[in-house]
Order: sequence, then structure tokens, then C-alpha cells
Amino acid sequence: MRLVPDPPDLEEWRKRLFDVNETIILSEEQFQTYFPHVDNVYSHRSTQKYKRKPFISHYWDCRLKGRPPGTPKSNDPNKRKRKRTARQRDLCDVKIKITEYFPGAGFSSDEFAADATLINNASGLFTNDLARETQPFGILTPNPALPAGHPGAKGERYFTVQRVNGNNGNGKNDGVGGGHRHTLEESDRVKKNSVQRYLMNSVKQQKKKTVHIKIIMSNLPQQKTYHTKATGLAALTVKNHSKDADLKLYGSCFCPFVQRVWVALELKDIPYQYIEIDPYKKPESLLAVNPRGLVPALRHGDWGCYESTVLLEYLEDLNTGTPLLPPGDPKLRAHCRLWADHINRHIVPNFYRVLQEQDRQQQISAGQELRDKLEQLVQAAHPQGPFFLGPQISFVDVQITPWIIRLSRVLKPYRGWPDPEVGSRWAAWVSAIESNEHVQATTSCDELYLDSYERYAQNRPNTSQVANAINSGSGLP
Ligand SMILES: N[C@@H](CCC(=O)N[C@@H](CS)C(=O)NCC(=O)O)C(=O)O
Repeated sequence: MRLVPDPPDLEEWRKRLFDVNETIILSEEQFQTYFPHVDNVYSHRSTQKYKRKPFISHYWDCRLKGRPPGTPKSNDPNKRKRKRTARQRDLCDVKIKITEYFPGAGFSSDEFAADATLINNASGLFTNDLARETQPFGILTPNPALPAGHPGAKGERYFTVQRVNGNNGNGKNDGVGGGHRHTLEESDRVKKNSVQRYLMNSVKQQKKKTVHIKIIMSNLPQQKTYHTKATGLAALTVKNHSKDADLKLYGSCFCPFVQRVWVALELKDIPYQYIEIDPYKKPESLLAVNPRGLVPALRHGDWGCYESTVLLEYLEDLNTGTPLLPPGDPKLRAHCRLWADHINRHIVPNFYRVLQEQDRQQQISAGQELRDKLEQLVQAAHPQGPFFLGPQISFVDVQITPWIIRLSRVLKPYRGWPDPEVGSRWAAWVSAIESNEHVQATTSCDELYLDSYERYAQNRPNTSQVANAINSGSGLP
């Protein structure tokens, strides 16, 4: 049966199939569509099959006829008892017969039609569906043709519904009234039809599912995501640099590449406007400056550029404020660039590897690699420091700063990254970076980093272009 909740002319069809005042002929589609809307009115009593006939009849009683309970009461005290109230018996006498005609039962192909018409005319029989049931089914006596427009005229399955009680229905003139002794509403009150039951069930299922999902969701620890607003001292700096300026830094509060440029701007005391951007949403203002859609991006008047290392060099070339590369010393400048390259090539990717790797053993080996690369950097630094070139913060320090900040705020909580060994050269460097006022001015509260990097630590799919590059083993964007 099909379950069509609201087919055309439903009320009219329900009334016809309730009253059954005359034989109703239905196509298979009509029967399957409309009968499930009245099957609550009737209850199936018996089926009659015929040996050599192309149809089958089903007898249904009005449900309000009532009948003795089918199963005797159980004495088992553990058996779940259905709540039911006995219905009064014999409230209605209506019986219907539904006859299902098999495909081809009344087929009227052209070659058949002529014969069939002859038979019809000759005998005067077979002019209605009742008569058709008495037609023996066999090769020698083909079934009569059905008139054009009849649901079975082209050989399709079709159905008839007839009332078989009462003077109008059973033809016995036995004084039994024809129609129901109650209204259709009363039948509906007693039982819902199949379509209604199906709809109610699916609503129930849906509710169950929703509740189930809600329970699952509420049991799941809330997933953290990246922040879109700086906190702590960084929030103050954002506020102080919110006014329009010729030089605009498009940045994101959690982004280490942005922090490089941000620290340099602060160090050099260059006037700038900070514009917070969600780089995963890639607004037009960002794409206009960086078609790759990554932060940091810098707009200077009507010119724009991106890539943190390139931007650091650009700020250097502006020759304003404190220089970060030693002026007039090409060899030392090259030395700084070489170690900045080491940071970009080895330290940054290994930081993400340790964080994204889910396998404990792989975490340990990536961690070892990161340690080695940091160690090489420390070896290349000024022996006393505390910074890379000595007492003053400079280019290489600015390049490594954001990852130093994130070793203790991200890699430590997520991967157990150890604090620097007390008294070591590394400890002195980390401490100098942490206490630098310009670094502090661009650093948010610890929670912002912890939350923002949970995506990396869980290696959630499509966390970022950087995360994808690490997972696929390709170079960082
Ligand atoms: N190589 C770039 C990397 C910049 C970068 O990956 N920024 C991240 C935020 S930390 C970004 O914009 N991600 C956006 C994305 O993955 O679609 C640089 O040094 O500036």
C-alpha cells in the first residue's frame, strides 16, 4: 500500500469508501492511495481465492461489528498486559467485498475486443463487474473487453469495492439495513487509519531520534573553536589601533604568523590600524589584499602584500623605528635570514606535526625533531643573549616569538611539552621573549590559545590550510 498523506479529494473518497452505495471501481493506484485512508473503518475477515479466475476477493466487516477477542486471557503474571477496553459487539452489520483483478483480467487488445463484443452482445452477460466474476477463465472463453476509460481496459490490475450486506448490497432482501449504523467520525474515533498511524509513528520516531541526538550531544564535551576577538593585553592593543590608518594589518588574534608582523609594528612604533579578520571566512577586504586568503595581510595606502616573512622585510625596508636586521652588516643580516629560514622550514612545521599527530609514538618522534631543531637554533644564537643577537630583540627573535608563546600555552597542555630547563640558555631566551613589552602587547590570555588550537590537537578535518599541508606532507602555505 502507498501512504499518501493528502491525496486529492480525500474527503470525498473516504465518504464513498465508507458508504459503498454502489460498486466502486478503482485503478490500482487509486485503491492503494485511498484505501489506507479508510482501513480503520473495516477489519479484514476472510479472503476467497478462485481456482481458474483472474481475481481474488477479500471480505471485510465493519470494525464496529466487533468480535470476541482472538487470544484467550493469559494467566502468566509476568506477561505484559495490553490496556484494552472491550468494545460493544454487533454495533454495525456492514460487510464489503474488495475484489482484486489481476493484470490482464479484462484485457481488451484489438484482436480480443472483437470477439469479446460478440460474446457480450450474444449473451447479454458480462456487462458489469459482478457478471465478470461468473465468467470462467480459460483460453476458449476470453474475458470480455472492458469499456474504454475503465481502469483495467489496458490490462492493468484494478479493484472493485462492493457492499455485500443489506438490501442494497446482498440482494437477499432480508431486511437488514444497508449502510453503517454510525458515522465515519465514530469509526475514526475507534481506530486511526494506516496513514494516520504511519504519520504518528514517524513523528514519534523523529522525536525519539531528536531526543537521542540531544542526549548524545549533551554528553559530548563541547568542542572548542578559534577565537575571533583578542583578549588580555592584546585586546587593549587592538582597541588602541582601531582608528583608520594608512597602514592596515589584517590579522587574527590566534594566528602566530600575524603575531610576527604585529610585534614588529609595535617594536618599530609604526602607526597602524589593526583589523581583526576571520581567515576561514575570507572576507572581500582580505582577499583584496591577499588573494590566497591568509592572514597576515598588509595594506599600505593603495598597495597590499602578505606572507609574514616578506612583511617583516617590508617593514624593515621602511627604515622607520628600531631596525630588526643589523644595519650595514650584510653578513650578519644574511645570518639572521638563514636562521629565520630554519624557523620557517623546520621549527614551524614540526610544531604543527607534534600537535596534529594522533599516534603517541609519532608525537614523540615529531617532538624529538622539534627539540633538535630548537637546539640548533640555540646553538646559532649569541652565547649569553638573552636574545638571538645579544641583549636586543631582533629579526630572528620576532620570527620565533609566536611559537615560543605557544609552546607553553598550547604544546604543553596538549602534548606535555616540557618547560625550559632552569638556568639554560633556552630558559633565558624564553624568559626574555615572555617579558618583552611588545610581545606582551600582542599576546592574549592563555585560554584563547588553548581553545583556538583544540582543532589542531584533535586533528579535525579541514582545520586550516596549514593543518591540511601537515597532514598531506606538502609544504606549508
Ligand atoms: N605562510 C603564511 C602562513 C599564514 C597562515 O597560514 N595564516 C593562517 C592563520 S594562522 C590562515 O590565514 N589560515 C586560513 C586558512 O587556513 O584558510 C605566512 O607566513 O603569512
